Amino acid sequence: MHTLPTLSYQYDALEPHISREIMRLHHAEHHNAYVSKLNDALESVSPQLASLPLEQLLGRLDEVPEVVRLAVRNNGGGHYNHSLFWQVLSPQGGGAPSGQLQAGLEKRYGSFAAFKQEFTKEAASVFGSGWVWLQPDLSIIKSSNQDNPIMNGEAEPLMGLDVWEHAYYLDYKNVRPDYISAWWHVVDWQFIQDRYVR
Ligand code: MN3
Repeated sequence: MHTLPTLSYQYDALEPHISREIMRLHHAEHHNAYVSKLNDALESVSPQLASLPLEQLLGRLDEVPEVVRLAVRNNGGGHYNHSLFWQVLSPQGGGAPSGQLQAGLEKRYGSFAAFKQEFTKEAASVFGSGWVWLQPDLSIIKSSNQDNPIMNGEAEPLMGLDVWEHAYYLDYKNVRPDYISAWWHVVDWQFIQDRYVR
């Protein structure tokens, strides 16, 4: 049984960058629906699959019976992606990374500002619904729908940005770049650094 994770902050804690109403809908409705649909799909075919850790399940989608494979991909991806997304955010976020992550980003992109610009450009250019990811090798990957790098045999991402309209429409209407600019103010670099050096 997969379960909806509890947030380590209140729904209104990320205001004014992300509103209480978006956080509530996004967590209690959207994410919750991914979890229950994932459980329904897995329990209908296999208790073994239902007991696999999520990241293992998403790396072995070819072993999931075809009748539920798309449901597991979409809802399992939705569960994994949002579980990471909440942890990437913090009311004390913003600023810039330090230590090894700072050094790594500067080496690869020239500066933190240049990295931010590149990640922002990639996030703005996701067509339709999807995500943009920062990988442990500090590459940036885009994916559609609720797909993520694990499904393609890649490493678990350090961080991900949800660019589905449900993540920002109530606050920013159709202006995704405004949402992305605001999002940088609540990124928890300490959490991401800890994933980078672990
Ligand atoms: Mn979402």
